[in-house]
Amino acid sequence: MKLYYYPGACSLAAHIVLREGGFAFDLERVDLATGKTETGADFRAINAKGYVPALILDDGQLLTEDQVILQYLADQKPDAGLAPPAGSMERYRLMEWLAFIATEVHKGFGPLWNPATPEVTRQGALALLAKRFDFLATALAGKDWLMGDRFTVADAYLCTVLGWTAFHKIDLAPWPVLAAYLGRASARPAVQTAMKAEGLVG
Ligand SMILES: N[C@@H](CCC(=O)N[C@@H](CS)C(=O)NCC(=O)O)C(=O)O
Repeated sequence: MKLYYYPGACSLAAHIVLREGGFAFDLERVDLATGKTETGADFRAINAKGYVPALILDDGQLLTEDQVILQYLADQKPDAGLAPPAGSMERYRLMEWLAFIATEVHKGFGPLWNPATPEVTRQGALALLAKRFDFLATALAGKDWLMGDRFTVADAYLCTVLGWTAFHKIDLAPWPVLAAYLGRASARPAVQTAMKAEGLVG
């Protein structure tokens, strides 16, 4: 398999899961500004959507959309326990988390990435994210991970997007549960290795 990624972007979630699951894989960095990959390929010719993550499977197929890639990977290694079995109620709970992270948290950061975003829109995005953080902090109180005792693909996704708070200088002090969660996730060997490989930590 080959993962097309941009350092620290949402593709980091898939990268973490590749490492948590002990997969054999290659990485290829995409320059999202130029649309070229590190080997000089035209990324749009590989993924017409033009965004990461994009995963090339062993049979050559392209798989996109973080939520789907994460579940695909978890299902390839059921013994790793990165997702409950497909069809179980617990799996729907995991999917509920993945959808929440994708649409409410990941995309909630959207306006913050654009320097041209008007201040009023920026403040609105921050206020909405704060509500989502309130919800997450309540849900995670007394738990190590979103699904309980076991780290799942939803945690790989959540720790990736929560990590963006540092870049945007969003202080997590009002949400000590989230700060502790992020610390716990970041300390995992697979997360550390993925971050090092993307040049995010020394
Ligand atoms: N719907 C996609 C969105 C992925 C996405 O937002 N990727 C961002 C990085 S976090 C990106 O590559 N943006 C560049 C672009 O859209 O051109 C998913 O959930 O995987």
